[in-house]
Amino acid sequence: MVNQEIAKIFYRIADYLEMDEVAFKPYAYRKAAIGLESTEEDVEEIYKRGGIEALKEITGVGEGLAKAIEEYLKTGKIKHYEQFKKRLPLNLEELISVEGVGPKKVKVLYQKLGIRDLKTLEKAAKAHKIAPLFGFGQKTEKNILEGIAFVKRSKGRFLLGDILLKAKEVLEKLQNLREVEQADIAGSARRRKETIGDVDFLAISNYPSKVIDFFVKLPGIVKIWGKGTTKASVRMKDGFDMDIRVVPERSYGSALQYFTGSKEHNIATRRIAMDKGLKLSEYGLFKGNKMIGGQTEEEIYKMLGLLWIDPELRENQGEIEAALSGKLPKIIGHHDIKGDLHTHSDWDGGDDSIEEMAKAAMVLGYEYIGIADHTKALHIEHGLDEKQLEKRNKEIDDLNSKFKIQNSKFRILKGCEANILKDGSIDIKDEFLAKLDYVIAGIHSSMKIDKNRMTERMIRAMQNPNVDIISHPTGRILKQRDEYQIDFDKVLRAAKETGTILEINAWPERLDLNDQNIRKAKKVGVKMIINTDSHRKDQLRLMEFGVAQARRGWAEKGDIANCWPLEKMLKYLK
Ligand code: DGT
Ligand code: CA
Ligand code: CA
Repeated sequence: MVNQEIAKIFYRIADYLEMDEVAFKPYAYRKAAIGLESTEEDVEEIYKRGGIEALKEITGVGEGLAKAIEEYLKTGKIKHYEQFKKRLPLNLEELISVEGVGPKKVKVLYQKLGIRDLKTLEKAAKAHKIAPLFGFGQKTEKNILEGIAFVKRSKGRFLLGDILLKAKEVLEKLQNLREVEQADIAGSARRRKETIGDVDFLAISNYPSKVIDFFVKLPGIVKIWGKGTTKASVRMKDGFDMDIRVVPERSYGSALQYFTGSKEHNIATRRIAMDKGLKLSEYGLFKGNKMIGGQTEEEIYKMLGLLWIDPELRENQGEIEAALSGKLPKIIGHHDIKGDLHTHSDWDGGDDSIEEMAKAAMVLGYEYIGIADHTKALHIEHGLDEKQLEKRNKEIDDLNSKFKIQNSKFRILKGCEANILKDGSIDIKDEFLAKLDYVIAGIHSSMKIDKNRMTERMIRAMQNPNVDIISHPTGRILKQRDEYQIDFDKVLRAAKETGTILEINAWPERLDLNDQNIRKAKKVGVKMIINTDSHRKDQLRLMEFGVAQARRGWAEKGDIANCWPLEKMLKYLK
C-alpha cells in the first residue's frame, strides 16, 4: 500500500535528518509516518478526493509534508530523500537494525571508516577499527559485534515448533486483557507453515492504544521497531519479531483474512472480488463506497462465492478453485488421531518407561501407542538386538494384560524402528520382524549415496514383506540438511505397489514428509501415518505439528492410518 511506502520513506528521512543533527524535523517526519500508517483510506484516494487540503487531514501531515506526499504520488519519488541517499549511500535500515547503532553513529562510521552496510560494519568491528573512534570505545565495539550476530541469527526463518507455543502465550495475554474483545494469531503461524518469518497478531478493541501500550511492554521484548496507535512491531529476545494490529469489530474478518495470507492467496481472493465488481481489502469488502461485509471471514468468503477455507490451505495451490466448485477436501482434525506408532522407550535410551509412555498416551485420549525402539545397527541410540527386543515384548505383553484386567481397551503395540542398511536390507532378522505387530524402517546411516542407489535402497526396504512404515522418508532436517538424493516419484510408486505406509514425522525439525510430498502421496493413493518420534512422554504433544503439516498437505482421514479405527489399521499393515 502506498501509505506504508511513503511512511517508510518518512522514517528514513527522519533518520537522515538526525544524522545531520537537524532539530525537531525528524520528529515531524516520524509523526507523519505514524499518521500515514494508521490511516485506513489510501492516500491516493484521499488526494484524488481533495488534493493537498485533504492530505493535511492526516495526523501529523502539514503543508510541507502534504506536498512531499503529492510529489511521491505524481513521480514515485521524493527528491529530498533521493538527495540524502546520494550524499550518504548506505543501507540505513540494515545498520540501525543493530542494537546500539543509531543514525548519528551510522554517520560517524560512514565518514571515518566508509561503513555502509552490515558486512562492512562487521569487518571493521572485527578488525577493532571502531573502538578508537571518538564516542565509541571497546564496549561499544563489542556490543556492535553482538548486535550483528543477533541480526544475522534472526535474519533467517524460525521453526514453527520454536515459535508457536510462545505465540500462544502472547495470544492468551492479549485475550485476557479487558480492552480486547477478540484476538487471534494470523500470518504464516496461523497457516502453520513449517517456518515462520514473524508472528502476526490481530485484535478487536475500542481502545487500540491501550492494547498497543500493553503489547510493547510484554516481557521478552528487546526492541520496538515501531509503535503507532493501532499497530506495533517488536523484536523478542529469542530473535523473532511480532506484529500486532488492532482493528474495529466491523473490519475484523477482512483484516484476519488479509493478515492470514498467504500473499498469493490474497491476490487471488482480491481478483475474485474484482471480477464481481467488488473491492476486498484489509478494511472490508466494498461495493463502490459501501461496505458490504468484513466482520467475519466466513461472510467474506461466502460473498465471494467461496466456501470458507482452512488457513493451512491458503497458499493459492488450488484451494480457491476447489472452494469455488465446492470441492474442498475435508482435511483431518487434531482430534482425529487415535494413536502414535513411532515412540521410543527407556529400552533404547529414551527417558521414560513403556508404562509411562502408555499412560501419557491415555491422557491424550489415544486408543493405543506403538513402541518402536531403535534396533541394533544404531549403536549410538542403544539399538536393541533380537534378544533384547524379545524381553521388551514380554514387558509389553504384561502391561497389556494388566490393562485388560483393569477393563481398559487401551493397547500397546509391539514395534521397532529398524535400520535400512546401505544395500536396502534390514538389520533385524525377518523371522523376528514377523513376530512384531508392526515394523518401521528408516535410514540412519550412509545418507550421502547417489540418487539411484538411494532410491533402490529405499525400494528394496519397502519390498520386505515385514516393513510396514518408512520413517522420515526424505531425511531432511530443517535449517540443517537437505533431503537425501532420492527419486520420490519412484518411491511413491513402490510404496503403492507394496502397500507400505509413509510416515509424516511430526518432529518440528523434520516434518517429513513435507506438505508437497503429502499431496503427492495422497494423489497416488499412498497411505500415510503421523508419528511423533518421541523419546520422552511430553514429546507426544508434538503430534500437533505433524497434524498441521498433514492438513497443509490436504490429507483427509482416509489418507492417514492413525485416523482409522485400530482394527482397520492393523488389517492394513502387511
Ligand atoms: P512470514 O512472516 O514470512 O512467515 O509470512 P507471512 O505470511 O506471515 O507474511 P507477513 O508477516 O509478511 O504478512 C502477513 C500477511 O499479510 C501475509 O500472509 C499476507 C498479508 N500481506 C503482507 N504483505 C502483503 C502484500 O504485499 N500483498 C498482499 N496481498 N498481502 C500481503
Ligand atoms: Ca508473519
Ligand atoms: Ca508480519
